[in-house]
Amino acid sequence: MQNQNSTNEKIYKKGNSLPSGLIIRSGKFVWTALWHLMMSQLAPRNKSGEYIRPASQFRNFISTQPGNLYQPQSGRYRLFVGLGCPWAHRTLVVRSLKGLEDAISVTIVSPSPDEGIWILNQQQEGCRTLPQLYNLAQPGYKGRCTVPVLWDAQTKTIVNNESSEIILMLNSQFNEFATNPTLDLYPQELQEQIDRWNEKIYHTVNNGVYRCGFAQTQEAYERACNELFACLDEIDTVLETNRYLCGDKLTLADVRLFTTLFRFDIVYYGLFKCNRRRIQDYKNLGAYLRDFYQLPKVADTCDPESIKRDYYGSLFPLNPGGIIPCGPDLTNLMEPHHRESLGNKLAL
Ligand SMILES: N[C@@H](CCC(=O)N[C@@H](CS)C(=O)NCC(=O)O)C(=O)O
Repeated sequence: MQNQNSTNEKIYKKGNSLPSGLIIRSGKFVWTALWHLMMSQLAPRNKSGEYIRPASQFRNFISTQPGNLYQPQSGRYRLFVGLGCPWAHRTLVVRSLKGLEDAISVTIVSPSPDEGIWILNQQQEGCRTLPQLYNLAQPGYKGRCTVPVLWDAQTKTIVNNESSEIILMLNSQFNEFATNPTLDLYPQELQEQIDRWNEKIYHTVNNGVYRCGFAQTQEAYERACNELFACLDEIDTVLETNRYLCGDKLTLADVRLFTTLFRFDIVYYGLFKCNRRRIQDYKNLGAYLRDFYQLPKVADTCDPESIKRDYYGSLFPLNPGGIIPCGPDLTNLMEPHHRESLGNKLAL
């Protein structure tokens, strides 16, 4: 008994003593210097420490225009996507909503935390990694090797690696092969309104969460965080009377918002410090997220475990311990949303 007590006392004393001031100061110095170095490679910034996303490099279009190299065809194109990535997720959602599963194939990629690159789950075109695929498309390619990638198996090249453009093509150029060709997510009469939402939401929400998480000064973080929540508050007000962003028709603006909202409580709230409020605590945004999630086939495109693994496991400078949180509880996603009465002109 006495022995046990003295062991406990030793452990208590050991656990109670802080590291010396010298260790704290040098640890802080080394860690901060390394953090700045890694962040400058991971997240390019401007003078005020604000994250600047590099522009996508492959910007060709698939269309039936005579003379265009990339004609719509079934079985010719392939999407490369990471399940954690919100930009790639947009393309999976539109592929599912339009019913293009048979026409456009998918290869999943997973991050290699040590190499900082995407690895193909199955080899394609003799490539094991995404940088190899980019190099096949453009030998000597030096830019970022990002997902999504829209690949053309015929010319062995990347048609496009910009999600906002890929979803436009999936929406309008493959109707011949789609099981749901009448669904138009970018109808002429709403294009101006959709573009306005896209512009605002890209800067403050889609990229806004990254501007919070990758900010390298307090001011840059606060600016991004204020803009993010101001926009979410505005959207919440609009969704009081609108089923979707542009009224009673689901559009590409909703798809682009959805993939960020889906990740919000899971990773952005904690890892990116977007913690003023959770989406599920907003009266309308929470129900809107559930409404979208419960659309046919959408839940199959969502993989919360990959999202947590990719963000917490791969963004080393933000989570050096590599611990992946257990929560949050996502059972609420299948609860009733009660938004049916706001109308629905969805051709699903
Ligand atoms: N503008 C691109 C952004 C895509 C993007 O940043 N993808 C990330 C994953 S979420 C990526 O692949 N990053 C790898 C890298 O930057 O090296 C789009 O919307 O398609």
